[in-house]
Amino acid sequence: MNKAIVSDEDRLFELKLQGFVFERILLEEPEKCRLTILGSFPDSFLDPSSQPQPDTKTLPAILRIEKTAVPIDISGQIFPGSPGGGFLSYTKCMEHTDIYMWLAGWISETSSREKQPQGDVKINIICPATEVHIRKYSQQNSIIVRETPEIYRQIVEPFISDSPPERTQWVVEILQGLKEQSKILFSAPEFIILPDMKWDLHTVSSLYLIAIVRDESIRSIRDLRVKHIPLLQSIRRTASLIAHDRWDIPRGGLRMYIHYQPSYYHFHVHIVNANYDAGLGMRVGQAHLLDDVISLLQLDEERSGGPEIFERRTLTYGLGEQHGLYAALKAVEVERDS
Ligand code: M7G
Repeated sequence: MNKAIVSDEDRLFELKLQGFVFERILLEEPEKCRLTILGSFPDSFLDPSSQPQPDTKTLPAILRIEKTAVPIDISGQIFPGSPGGGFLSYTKCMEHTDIYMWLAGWISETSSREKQPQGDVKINIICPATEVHIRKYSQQNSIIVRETPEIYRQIVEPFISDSPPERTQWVVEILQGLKEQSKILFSAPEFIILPDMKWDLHTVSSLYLIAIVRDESIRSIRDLRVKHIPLLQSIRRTASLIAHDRWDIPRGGLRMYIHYQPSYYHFHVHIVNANYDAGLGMRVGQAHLLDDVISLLQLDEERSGGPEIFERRTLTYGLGEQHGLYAALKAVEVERDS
């Protein structure tokens, strides 16, 4: 192990990781070489200066570990109790927002930090993880639900309005200039573009950016109106320019989409290398191409008066049984069939 190149800061994160106590595997995705595990950290995890006390409290934590470039079987290498001490030789914190932190990790002595700056694995940490996070990352079955405008008004809209503001604290911190500022690629009064935390910042074939709109009144695709067409077109144009200028990605080289249901009800657009298979987040129903959304709004442009397209549309999507909307929407589906 080449300890000589480990800085104090990196050592700190190595130590922090060693404090992790494994509880159980939430999700195993061998085809993606990704593993999501649940455990806990001592509460000193959040405060680097404090020493762990014997009666220290623990905080629930989720670790999502995935390979970056090298083909490795991570599930075979992780052993309970010491994801930091066991299979990683060193780690480096790439960024952290309120409860989210992501690190690059190097496994072996043969791969060096200079040769592979993105690490052998990428580790996303959520600490303290809420019940919503634990449920989101748990293995689960899904059903397909048809959300009519009426169901939206009666069930989904109240659910969105009730979702606690802490859920999108990370967005507020970025928009207020408190976090991830050195990574911002574009900033305008309407929106910003920066790397998504899923991206390792190096591998262009898996390029993953996110455009976050500043207007917090747009919570999801349901709130989009004809007046937002210029905003969406501007995101599309700017993302293409950035990807071309910075990474030489040609015209047509990006897949841009919006999730419904999203995890975070503050409007954002996913911007991903067109050749990258971003897994379940691209599944039909949940991912709506930005181009299709713009086109639908444009078709609506000529109508005068009355509710707009996303107020009139039925949206059909898969919903996991751990989702907060599952029980209510499943009951509606059962009723509809009977
Ligand atoms: P989503 O469609 O609401 O949910 O997308 P999903 O996570 O189920 O796809 C939110 C997007 O924001 C995801 O692609 C996340 O990886 C990304 N993201 C989440 N957080 C907490 C952060 C963060 O703190 N920083 C950055 N840069 N991206 C984040």
